[in-house]
Amino acid sequence: MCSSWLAHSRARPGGRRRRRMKVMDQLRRVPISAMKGVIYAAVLSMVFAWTEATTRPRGPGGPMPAANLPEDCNTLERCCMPKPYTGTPGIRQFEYEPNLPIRVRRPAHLLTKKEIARLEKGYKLMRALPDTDPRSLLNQMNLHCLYCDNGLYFKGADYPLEVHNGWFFLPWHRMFLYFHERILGELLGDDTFALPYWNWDNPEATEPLPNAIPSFYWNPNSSLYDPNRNICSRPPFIVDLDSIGGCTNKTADFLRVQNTRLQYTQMVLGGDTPALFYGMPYRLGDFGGGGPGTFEDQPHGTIHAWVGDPNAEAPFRPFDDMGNFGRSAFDPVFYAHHANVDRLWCLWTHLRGGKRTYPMDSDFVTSQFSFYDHKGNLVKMNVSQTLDTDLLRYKFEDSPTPWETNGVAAGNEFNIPRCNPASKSAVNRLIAATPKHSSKDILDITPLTFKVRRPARSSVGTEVLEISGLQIPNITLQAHWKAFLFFPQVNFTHGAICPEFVGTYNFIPHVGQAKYNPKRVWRVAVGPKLKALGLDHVKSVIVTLVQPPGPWLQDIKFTKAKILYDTSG
Ligand SMILES: [Cu+2]
Repeated sequence: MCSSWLAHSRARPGGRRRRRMKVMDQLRRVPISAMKGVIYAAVLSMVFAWTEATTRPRGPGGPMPAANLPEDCNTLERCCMPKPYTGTPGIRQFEYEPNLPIRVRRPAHLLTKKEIARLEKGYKLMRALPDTDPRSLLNQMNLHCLYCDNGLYFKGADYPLEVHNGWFFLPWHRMFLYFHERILGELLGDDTFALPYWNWDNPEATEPLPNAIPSFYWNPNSSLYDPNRNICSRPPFIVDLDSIGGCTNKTADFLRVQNTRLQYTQMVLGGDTPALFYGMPYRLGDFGGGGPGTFEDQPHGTIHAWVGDPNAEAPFRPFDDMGNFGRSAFDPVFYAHHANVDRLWCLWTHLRGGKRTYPMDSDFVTSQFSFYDHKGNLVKMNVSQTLDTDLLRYKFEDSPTPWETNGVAAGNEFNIPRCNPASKSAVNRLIAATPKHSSKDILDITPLTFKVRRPARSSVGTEVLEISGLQIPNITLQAHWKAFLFFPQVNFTHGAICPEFVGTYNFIPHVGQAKYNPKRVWRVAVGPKLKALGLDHVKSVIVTLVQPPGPWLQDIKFTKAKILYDTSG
């Protein structure tokens, strides 16, 4: 499944010789099994640069080194790993285990009684491990927290490590799930054990509902239960992929259509290059959280907010557990959610259009992260070692993916009626009447509409809107907007169901990073959407940004809005 990404990557020769040599050198040190390793080396040697935002604070650069988890920890968030370390001395380099059976990750709603019992037993055993064991559920939560909330500082780096909001989001979570799954298998004495995936992208309306959290996660006597959840994330409610948390009055039928169209925008039209899908580059010492990929932002992030309890009371924070980076991995649903994220990453590499490969940059593929293996020993894994699930010995059972064609028959993806239909002359009048963006503009409760001129057409790359110099006044609060094309009269209740919807900005506060507030960048693909809207002929694009009402509202400013071609790959 994921392994065939090689056939889909269309890497071009060229790039920087120094980087290429560095990649080859790193690969020589990484044990990769037989022929596939040779193919990796050939493909990874075709390294080329991509455009990077310049407004973010930058560090010394280079790949992320493997952290010494018990030692390299700042206690501000109390997410440190147990000390003293009691495992085998040193950090071993991860190696594939070709003799393991293939683990099959199945849709959670279709698990058999026996499989549910096995899952419950695994988490019961994991919860029962002592706090001194890095494999306990509490320490699994802490490990996730450690990597994203002011836990790890590298020497010479001013900012804490952050595995979210950038290009490490997907591979880091694949590693995390890999070891989590192996730990559960070890506790169960069953190396065929596989995590289930919560099939939230599947809108089928038949019972059991794939896009509701399965009922066995709601039994208060089960090890799969978490009391800190949104009451509206309980069946029969189905997931709202366009949520800012809490309950909704959208009907199930509306949600099914909305979710499918949102998935289509985020996975198919809006994120068809590595930079758009994986997120912004992030090198040693950079300020983390420079820019998430389209899919990390929404639906991944919005599901976290939707499952978390908006009314969680002290000592918890609002949206605990799932809606808070520090506590989310304490809820067993986290792992089923991320198993689906992992599955959708695999599927993305097979979609049509764009350049659907991973970032071929040596700092990406040679970065390393440390974990505890199924025996509780420290192990470091390279990002390059996550790119083939066959080598990691797991796969996913198939499920329907109607979002691939926008929920309609293939070939009709662009035929969804517009929420704001307009004649050619009305579009021209709108362009003439709309001002360009000014750095004095403020996005507040009133939607902000501005015009951006398109550059000369390029035959390579994807046409992207970039908003830079972005300032969020209070980063201890969420910041959120939805963006629409050629729809100035839109309001926030017009969601992803409208074809004019082009993407979301979704900033989740990081307590540990609250003392830093650099200017940020947000990008979204607009070229494919303009084609879908039948507006590919226009010389300027009309963009409208809308914030949700309520406590999330902030006065957001940015210095520049421009359109460019993303040639990342
Ligand atoms: Cu995470």
